[in-house]
Amino acid sequence: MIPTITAFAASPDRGQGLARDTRVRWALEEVGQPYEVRLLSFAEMKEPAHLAHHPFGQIPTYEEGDLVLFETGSIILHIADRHTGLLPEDPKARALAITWMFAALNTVEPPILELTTVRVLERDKPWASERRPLVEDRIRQRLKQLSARLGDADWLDGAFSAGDLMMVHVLQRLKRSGLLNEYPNLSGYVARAEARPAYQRAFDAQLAVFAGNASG
Ligand code: GTB
Repeated sequence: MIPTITAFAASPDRGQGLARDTRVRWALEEVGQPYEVRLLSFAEMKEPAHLAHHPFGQIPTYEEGDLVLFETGSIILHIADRHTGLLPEDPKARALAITWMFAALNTVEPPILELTTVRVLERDKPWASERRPLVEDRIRQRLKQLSARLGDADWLDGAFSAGDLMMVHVLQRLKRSGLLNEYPNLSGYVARAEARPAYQRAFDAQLAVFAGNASG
C-alpha cells in the first residue's frame, strides 16, 4: 500500500527542507517505500477534515489505509519498524537507535526551537536581544555534549539509523545561526547525512513543491 503524507503547499522556508515533512520523506526514501503527498494550505490545515487527522492542525501526517498518524517521531518509528534499513535487528542496538530518536526530539530539538521563537516570534520584544544569547548558550551546551559523544564516528551508534536521521534533521535548523559550525564534527555529521542519496531525493522532492514542479 502506498502511504500518503501531508506537507505545506507553500513552505515558509522556500524549499530548504526544514519543514518536518522532509524527515518523513527521507525515512521513506531510505527504506525504498514510494509515497504520495497531499499539499495543504495554512487554512486547510485548520479545517475539520485535516483536524480529524491531526488534532493540532499541523503537517506532516501519514496515512496508510485506515491508519492515520501524526508526530514525526511516531511516523518514522512506524516506517522503521515495518521496513529494513532504519533500525538494527539486534534488540539492544535497536533500543539504542530509538533512544537517539527520542534524544533528538526531547533533548536537542527544544532549545533549537526556542531560538526560532526568540529570533522570529519575539523579535519585537524589548528583551529579545537579552534572551537570545541565553538560548544560544543552552543550545551550545547540548551541541558540546553531542559533539563529545559523536567524537570521530560517522554515526551515533554503529550504522546509520533512524536516530541519526532524526538528529540530523533537528541540527539542520541551526545552519543559518552559525552555531553548528562551532562543532566541526557535528557539521561534518550533518554533511555526511545530506550526501546520502535518500536524503537528496527527499530534499529534491520538497524543493519541487516550492518550485511548483511537484506531482503530489
Ligand atoms: N511535533 C510535531 C512533529 O514532529 O510532527 C511538530 C509538527 C510541526 O511543528 N509542524 C509544523 C506546522 O505544521 C511544520 S514543520 N506548523 C504550522 C502550525 O503549527 O500551524 C515546522 C517548521 C515550519 C517551518 C520551517 N521553516 O520555514 O523553516 C521549519 C519548520
